[in-house]
Amino acid sequence: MATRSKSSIRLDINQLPEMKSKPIDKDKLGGRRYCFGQWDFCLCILLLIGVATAVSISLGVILSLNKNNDMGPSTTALTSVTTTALTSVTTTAMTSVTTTAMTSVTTTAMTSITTTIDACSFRWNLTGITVAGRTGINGVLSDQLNSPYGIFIDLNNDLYVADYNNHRIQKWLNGASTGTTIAGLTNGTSGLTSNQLYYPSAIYVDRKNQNLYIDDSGNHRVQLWNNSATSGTTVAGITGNGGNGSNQVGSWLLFVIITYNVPSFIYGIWVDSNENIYVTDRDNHRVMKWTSGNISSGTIVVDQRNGQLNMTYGIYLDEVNNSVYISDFGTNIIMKLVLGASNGTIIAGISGTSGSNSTLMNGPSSITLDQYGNLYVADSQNHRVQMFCPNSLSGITIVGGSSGLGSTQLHSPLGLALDSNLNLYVSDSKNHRIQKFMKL
Ligand SMILES: *[C@@H]1O[C@H](CO)[C@@H](O)[C@H](O)[C@H]1NC(C)=O
Ligand SMILES: *[C@@H]1O[C@H](CO)[C@@H](O)[C@H](O)[C@H]1NC(C)=O
Ligand SMILES: *[C@@H]1O[C@H](CO)[C@@H](O)[C@H](O)[C@H]1NC(C)=O
Ligand SMILES: *[C@@H]1O[C@H](CO)[C@@H](O)[C@H](O)[C@H]1NC(C)=O
Ligand SMILES: *[C@@H]1O[C@H](CO)[C@@H](O)[C@H](O)[C@H]1NC(C)=O
Ligand SMILES: *[C@@H]1O[C@H](CO)[C@@H](O)[C@H](O)[C@H]1NC(C)=O
Ligand SMILES: *[C@@H]1O[C@H](CO)[C@@H](O)[C@H](O)[C@H]1NC(C)=O
Ligand SMILES: *[C@@H]1O[C@H](CO)[C@@H](O)[C@H](O)[C@H]1NC(C)=O
Ligand SMILES: CC(=O)N[C@H]1CO[C@H](CO)[C@@H](O)[C@@H]1O
Repeated sequence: MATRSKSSIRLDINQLPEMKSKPIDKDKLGGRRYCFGQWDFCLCILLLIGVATAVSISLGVILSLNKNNDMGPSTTALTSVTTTALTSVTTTAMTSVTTTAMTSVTTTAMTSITTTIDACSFRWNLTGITVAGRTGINGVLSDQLNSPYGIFIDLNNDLYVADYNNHRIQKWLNGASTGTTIAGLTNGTSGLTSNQLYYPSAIYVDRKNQNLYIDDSGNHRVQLWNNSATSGTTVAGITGNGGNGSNQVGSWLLFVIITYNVPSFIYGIWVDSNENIYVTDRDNHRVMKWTSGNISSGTIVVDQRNGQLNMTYGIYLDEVNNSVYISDFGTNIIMKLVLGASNGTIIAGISGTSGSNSTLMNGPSSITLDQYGNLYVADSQNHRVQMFCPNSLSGITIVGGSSGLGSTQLHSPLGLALDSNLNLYVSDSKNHRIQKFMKL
């Protein structure tokens, strides 16, 4: 036992002089040793030190507690701030969640109201903004055009122009002040090689690949220029050989050359989602369909049956409803035809009658439709754009109406297109510019 204590405490009592000099007889204490034996003395000291320490700590704690109690107001303030902050955060979060939920409900309700809005009441600012070309000045510079014909707006709202008398296709990025030649020669030279064009009249950019299809009218062919390609390939017609055969597009008609002072050509083009090509073969008074990849011959969609058509010009294909809309320049009508049917329905104009009242047109050229079924017609010789609401034979003049160079005027509009916001672009052909009319 003693051995264990010695080794565990490591204190040699014999080295403590006072304990040595004053030995205490353990027997005097009746066999019980408290603070008088050598070991017990030591433990007693330690116990006293422990008690003293405990008292000190207790005092310290009491003092410090007193100190804290002296800072009572601060503690209260902190607690109050924290509580307020938390309450405020919680409240904000809950308010925000509630607001979002309510907004989303409101939006849904408003959207469903919007779809029932009368699209027939759509109107456009009558003052046009020139977005390509210089008013009344033709030229071959990058900010100029020379008799623009067909136009196209792609999914990015970039503008493509068939720059007819410059024998090139210009692309104007949305908002740009100059255009870039993406097909044909930049310097406006015509030709029949694969990198040249000759009086390009209409264009279509397919949605899937952004490839460019061109009515290369003067060459009696349709050219495909792949996206960013430097030359094209012929996908319909025979270069330099127009005629009324099923393998041909366009022909030379002397009366058109004399009457309109232009060669006799093809004017409208549409490419469906399977890359089949539809061409309004104006001077053959017909619409042809060329199956994708098959250049050997096309099939007739509609022709000059019963004299109904004379100079087919614009085209719009409604794939969902399997129907095609065609403008006919010579008879002054718009026809709707279900694909495969032999007869179409006149949906605007009076066949064989030209005029400028609301039912009549004079030389309808390019056409388009919006998603609400409104039909838009570039009424070229009335220098205006007419809108026909679904099932209405009465047109509304939405822009133009008199011939001139002013910003509310047009001169022989031959192309039109709508962007994703239904802003209207018009190819103002004889003013050598493209006008943009903002939807109100
Ligand atoms: C139409 O456009 C012109 C020119 O940009 C502008 O001054 C005018 O305020 C517009 N009118 C409306 C009704 O938006
Ligand atoms: C137009 O550009 C083509 C190709 O760069 C060139 O061969 C031709 O000589 C140019 N024509 C004129 C009139 O500058
Ligand atoms: C043109 O593009 C189509 C589809 O994007 C592709 O199948 C064809 O090979 C391309 N032709 C050339 C000559 O690049
Ligand atoms: C096709 O053109 C030829 C002359 O090139 C003419 O004799 C023929 O009648 C025309 N066919 C039709 C259907 O117009
Ligand atoms: C090409 O199209 C024509 C007209 O539809 C058709 O008669 C001919 O069989 C087609 N050729 C091929 C190789 O598919
Ligand atoms: C087609 O229209 C032109 C120009 O208006 C006219 O001279 C010609 O006689 C018309 N042809 C037919 C067959 O109606
Ligand atoms: C197509 O129209 C013509 C002229 O209006 C008519 O004689 C003919 O019967 C019509 N054909 C059909 C299938 O409706
Ligand atoms: C427009 O003129 C034609 C031909 O005279 C007539 O049949 C039609 O009723 C007129 N339209 C309006 C709205 O006056
Ligand atoms: C213009 C037109 O006929 N539009 C119709 C096309 O098909 C859809 C779906 O059947 C109809 O809702 C449109 O009215």
